[in-house]
Amino acid sequence: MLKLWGRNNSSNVKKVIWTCAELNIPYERIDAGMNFGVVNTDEYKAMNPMGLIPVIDDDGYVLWESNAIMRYLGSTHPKVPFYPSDLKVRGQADRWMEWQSTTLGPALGPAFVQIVRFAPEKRDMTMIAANIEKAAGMWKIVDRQLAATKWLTGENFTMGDVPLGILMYTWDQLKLEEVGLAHHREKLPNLWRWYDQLQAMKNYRDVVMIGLT
Ligand SMILES: N[C@@H](CCC(=O)N[C@@H](CS)C(=O)NCC(=O)O)C(=O)O
Repeated sequence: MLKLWGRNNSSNVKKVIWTCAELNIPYERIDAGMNFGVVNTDEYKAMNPMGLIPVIDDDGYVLWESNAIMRYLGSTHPKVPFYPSDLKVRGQADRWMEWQSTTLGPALGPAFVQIVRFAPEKRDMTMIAANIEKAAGMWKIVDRQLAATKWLTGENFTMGDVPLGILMYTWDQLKLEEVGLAHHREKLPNLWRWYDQLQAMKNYRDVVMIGLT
């Protein structure tokens, strides 16, 4: 059976758990990361030299990097439309996945960590304000896409909605009021309509909406 290492509240682990749920892939999950440790052991580093989660082991085949894992599972358990067979749609799904990892994630991530996990006096408010403002501008780009299409890649929910869907929950739940930045969380109509669509999905509620920690 597929093995997955990673705590279930990690945004990158959620990508894999949600993908397994969409593709009906049975798996065994081993808690790892943060309080669970494991990631700094020699055994774990032999699987992933970065010491990060998630990692999978599929019958001896080890893979790390959440987006690569999603694509691997999509190719080994192909299901349309989640893993699009139309290469142009798949390219768009890939684009949003990469954009989450390289662009929106790095803007939101450090602010998330400090707002959720740091005591107020330990927070770098200059960094937080700059990153939240940057992220707010990026959500406007997503909103513009969603003005044209129901889901990020068109009429159907695909793997391209997963990484940003996970961050959308973070964006909604982040206590921006506590840091005086709530005005950045505009109720962009298409973005919040897409968030409603996501919340109507059982897998989203079960996997993603589990609180921010
Ligand atoms: N680019 C990597 C990033 C992985 C990553 O940064 N994972 C975080 C959790 S979201 C982590 O391992 N943090 C350390 C920890 O939880 O101990 C991926 O997408 O898999």
